Amino acid sequence: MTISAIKAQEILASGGYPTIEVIATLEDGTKGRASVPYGASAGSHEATVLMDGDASRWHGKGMLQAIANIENKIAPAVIGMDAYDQRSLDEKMIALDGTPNKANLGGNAILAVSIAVANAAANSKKIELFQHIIETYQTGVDLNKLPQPMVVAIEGGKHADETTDLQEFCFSAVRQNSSVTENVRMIMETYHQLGKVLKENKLSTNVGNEGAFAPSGIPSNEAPFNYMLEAIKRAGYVASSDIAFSIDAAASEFFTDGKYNLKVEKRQLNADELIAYYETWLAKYPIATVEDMLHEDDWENWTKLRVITDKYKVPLIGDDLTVTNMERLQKAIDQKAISAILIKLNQIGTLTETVDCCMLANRNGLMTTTSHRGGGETNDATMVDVAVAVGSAFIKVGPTRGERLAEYNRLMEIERLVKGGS
Ligand code: 2PG
Ligand code: MG
Repeated sequence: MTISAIKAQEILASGGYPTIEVIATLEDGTKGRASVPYGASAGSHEATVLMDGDASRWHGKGMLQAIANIENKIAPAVIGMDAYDQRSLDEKMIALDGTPNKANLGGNAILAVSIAVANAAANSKKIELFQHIIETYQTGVDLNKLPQPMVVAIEGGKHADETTDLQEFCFSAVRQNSSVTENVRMIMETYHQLGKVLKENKLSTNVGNEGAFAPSGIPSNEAPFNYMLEAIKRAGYVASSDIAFSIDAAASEFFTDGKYNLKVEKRQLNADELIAYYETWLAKYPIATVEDMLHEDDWENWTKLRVITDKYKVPLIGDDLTVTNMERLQKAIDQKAISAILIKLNQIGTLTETVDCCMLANRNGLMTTTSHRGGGETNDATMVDVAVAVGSAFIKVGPTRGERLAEYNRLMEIERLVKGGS
């Protein structure tokens, strides 16, 4: 089933700046559409998001150059290729780019084509995208176990102003063998209770980039745990057996001059002091996962932290550390720096490399969590199909705003499809 046309255009992403949308057409006339997100606290080892840099348009954040690369360089090279052979398509684009971080054509340009073609291929086979991914890569996933919601509840760091130094405090569904749809309800009910708890504590319930509460003036980085515990209780659920906390420090963002600078607490800590602080939380609160608790190149201290998180049996997730990149993942496995990995398609820039990275994690017993992006997200929910196809334990997505809800709604739709409902 050959690719017959590739069209690209600028569309708006959640931050109010452009991103790329691609429509791929196959020889039977079937179309597939995709749009790509980008991060606010992006890791420095991620694939390049190629922006125009022309200050007279979108403050330099236009994507016309990436679009020209799609139409003038990628399209001529991939038209006529077999859309069902996703691996060859992605390898062709990687070779055409020729750089390790897709700086030439743009990771955004390459990924948009990669997932538009995957969507077109699934449409032409008249199967769901997750089924197409399972078939294409033989992932061997057990569809009885779908990814569970990890819902950002309080956000700070680069995603909001004047709030916690840590970027995300999430509610994660940890009930065994439970329905995704029921767990989404459980967590959203709890989220609404959290709004009341924040108000009672004279904190604002305005939301940040990812649609989660972003209370400015919060007293410490630890305070969210207590508000969230209270919300779980009021919602009638049990902390630790129903809902546990997932935190993403995004620590590269508060690492300056060799120190971790906790502005909210007016303290600058070295890695050992920060790890000791984290350990008090691990001992005190029901924590399901922790992510990017240290700087993206602080390898040695990640290995130290992993000893502690193992002691508490809490998965330590690499995100900016590993950037969905098999080489960095392999290094992290070799150095025992992590015990789980966050997956974002646009960190690496093709569907094939994303799935390969997940399979490497699976083979090594590392849990995967597939994630939305903070900077510019779209209504494209491809990442949910990927999460299902590779057997991710969680999807991490914010609780409100259309581009986030598209992802939970797709997850619940997949649950109905898998259970034979609709
Ligand atoms: C993260 C993400 C998503 P961003 O760090 O995990 O929550 O943020 O997309 O801004 O990198
Ligand atoms: Mg992160």
